[in-house]
Amino acid sequence: MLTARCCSRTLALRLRSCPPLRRSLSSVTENDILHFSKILDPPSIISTLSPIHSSLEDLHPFNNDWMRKYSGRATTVLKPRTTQQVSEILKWCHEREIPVVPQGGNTGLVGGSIPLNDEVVISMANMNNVRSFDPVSGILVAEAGCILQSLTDYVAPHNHIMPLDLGAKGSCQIGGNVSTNAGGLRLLRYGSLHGSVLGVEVVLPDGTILDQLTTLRKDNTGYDLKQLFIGSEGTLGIITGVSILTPPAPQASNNVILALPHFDNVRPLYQTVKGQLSEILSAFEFIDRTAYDLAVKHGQGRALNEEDVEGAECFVLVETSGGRREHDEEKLNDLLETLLSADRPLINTGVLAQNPAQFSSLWALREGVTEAVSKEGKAYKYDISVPLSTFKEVVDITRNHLQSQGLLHEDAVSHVLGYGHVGDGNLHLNVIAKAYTQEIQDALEPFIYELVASHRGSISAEHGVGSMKTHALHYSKDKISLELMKKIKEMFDPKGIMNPGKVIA
Ligand code: FAD
Ligand code: 2HG
Ligand code: ZN
Repeated sequence: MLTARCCSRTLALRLRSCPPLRRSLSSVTENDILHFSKILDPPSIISTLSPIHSSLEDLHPFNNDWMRKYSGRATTVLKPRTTQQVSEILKWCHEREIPVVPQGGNTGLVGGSIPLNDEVVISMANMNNVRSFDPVSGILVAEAGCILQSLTDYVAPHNHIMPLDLGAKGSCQIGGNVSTNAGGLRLLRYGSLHGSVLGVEVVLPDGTILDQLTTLRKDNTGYDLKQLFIGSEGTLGIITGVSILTPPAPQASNNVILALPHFDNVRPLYQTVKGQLSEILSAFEFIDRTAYDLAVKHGQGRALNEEDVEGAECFVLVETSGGRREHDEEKLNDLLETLLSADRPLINTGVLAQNPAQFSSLWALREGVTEAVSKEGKAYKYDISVPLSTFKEVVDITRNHLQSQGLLHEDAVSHVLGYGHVGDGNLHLNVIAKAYTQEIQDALEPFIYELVASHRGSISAEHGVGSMKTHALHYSKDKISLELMKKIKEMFDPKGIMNPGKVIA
């Protein structure tokens, strides 16, 4: 890599909001399993009930989340292969008032895909076919269970890319991405899924199939119903198909990691980088020093040279994607020169990737933070929108608050760190503890939500509400908005069978 230098006790179950009181919803019985056996082939039903008799171990991956923070008690997992099967399952569950939890790759970070009680899990893993791809328009129509990475691989030979990219790409599904309105590392360039999703096919709670799988770029015929399902976290229906606009692959991409002596330099740096790179800027990602050190400690990407990181308070990863390599490299080199030759440089060093392996390694330092955090301990995660100028302050205030509560020591909280998507104003505030405990939970909430509200921010910039934040929605939504959300939920799902206790308690 090219370095440019300038002179200068565990209470996991109690941690989520209290499970809602269920309005006389039913549990699955052996009779239901017999009915599901008429819809699905035997391998598509996992159940501890007769006549299937799966083991609890078989259910474990569906009842536990990626962070081991949330756990459910589902006895039955159904894995439909077709939209018609999803429809027949939901029709039955609706009649019998059996609650269901749609599950994609189960990489969500807010407990949305895990049952709160013994709801039936409907896993979308078997609906993993691409239905069509038009290499001219770039419009891809895929079943909801397609894994994001496999779609990236599918469109790559046609010189297209998916409009989103995230660290969980090897496991998360496009249906889960749309249901969470996932953001990720390309939002700065390609915008949110509210823009790139052209249509959805959804099975409503009573089994009705809503076919909005249009491939039209423009359609102004009244209410845009698909938008309701983007980010609704499986509370209004099950997405079975997605039509999405994939952009042409950039001809050239490059990246550089910039080491900054002070956090205060991030804002002016962003302004300079935007101004100089303009149309080729495709990512501007932030990691603080703690995040960097953890990424390195846990083998995410290759550590930068000691002298490159010395004195750095934080790091910014800048990616360029454009049409011509020489042109982009020239712009990136000019940028580095400007930054390093300034009277009061905003950066200490810039480490520029020289080849694809180094490009991936620099990205791993940023993308791998979540993985590194999970290796270090139990993570409390807050994905918030706050003004960029307050990113460091929010992390520091949280750390000081935990210290004042006597919780900042190796048997309680070991690290408080910040990283995220500068271009989107999205800070990932992570608190790493030895174990999930009620004491830490009570110290963090509502403290953090009040802090976010004081900045008129959002308590969820990209991961969603799930079961984690249902009780805190009012920090980001006013009463009228909440009332309208409840009415929408009741209209789609009057019996409340669809992912109960998520988003709206
Ligand atoms: P799941 O976790 O299975 O489900 C998430 C929610 O969607 C649940 O409420 C579930 O009920 C619902 N759901 C799933 N499929 C369907 C469906 N077909 N129909 C209806 N509802 C459905 N998120 C970001 O936004 N940006 C990131 O950069 C990012 N990086 C991550 C990195 C790592 C390492 C990890 C572990 C997670 C990351 N996430 C990120 C969070 C997570 O990956 C995303 O929320 C992702 O979109 C979830 O997809 P999934 O298929 O795993 O959904
Ligand atoms: C990211 O941007 C993801 O890396 C995950 O959204 C953030 O783990 C987290 O808190
Ligand atoms: Zn993120």
